[in-house]
Amino acid sequence: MGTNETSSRAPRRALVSGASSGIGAATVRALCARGYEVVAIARREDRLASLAQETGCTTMVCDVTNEHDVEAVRAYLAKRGSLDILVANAGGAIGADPVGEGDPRDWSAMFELNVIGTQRLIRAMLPLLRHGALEHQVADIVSLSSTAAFVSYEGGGGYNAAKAGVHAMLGALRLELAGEPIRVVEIAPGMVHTEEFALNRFAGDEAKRDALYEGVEAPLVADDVADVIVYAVGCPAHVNLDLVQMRPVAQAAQHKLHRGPLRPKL
Ligand code: 8X3
Repeated sequence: MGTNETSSRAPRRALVSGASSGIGAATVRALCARGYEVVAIARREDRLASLAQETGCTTMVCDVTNEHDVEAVRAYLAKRGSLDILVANAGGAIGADPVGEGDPRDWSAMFELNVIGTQRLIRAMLPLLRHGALEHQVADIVSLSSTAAFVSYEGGGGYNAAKAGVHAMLGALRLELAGEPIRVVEIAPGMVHTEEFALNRFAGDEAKRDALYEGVEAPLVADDVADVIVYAVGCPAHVNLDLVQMRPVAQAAQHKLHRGPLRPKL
């Protein structure tokens, strides 16, 4: 039996972090459109307010690097029952400096956000997810890593290490949850053209952002990743997509990005 919105039971309830833009916001839209009940969390209240107006999701301001914020979300959810799906999406790259020159504060911030923020969410929500699994057969922890977790590249050291940390953590978690009906799904996207990812990486430098995507035919967009997340949580309860690596066709590998039109070699 499927676990998604087609179930005759009450809609499954999802918590999505990093919901104010990009993949997080797209995931909130996609889940709401398919009848899931969604609580969207992020730091920026104004963006959450527009998302709520557009989709009907519930929102809470939450910085996943702040223990009190995460505890407030847990308490809010606990008062209203269980949780079925956690989409731990908050993350990103800060800086693009070589290892020998990078600012350790940027590295700490990346680890706090990507690794520890994800662990903090999982730790807080796991008891609620266990109740969700009891109610709806299965619960889901979906976490966003990156193809950067698997292949290093110049200037990516801090981000490579942080996302590799997310991947390693999810592997341990999947083993620890063996025997429970809780899926641990890692989505590892390659190049996704979002409003903010590259801007954060390049400290707001729009020229560098534009150069990154220059000439790339159809990079992934946030909706592509959201579609995969929706697919993963809608799979039959016994099916776990452990790891989904996804890239635009133009990006054969981290260092093999084709700029220009894609054409068959005839
Ligand atoms: C981002 C993917 O290709 O910029 O998660 O490293 S990439």
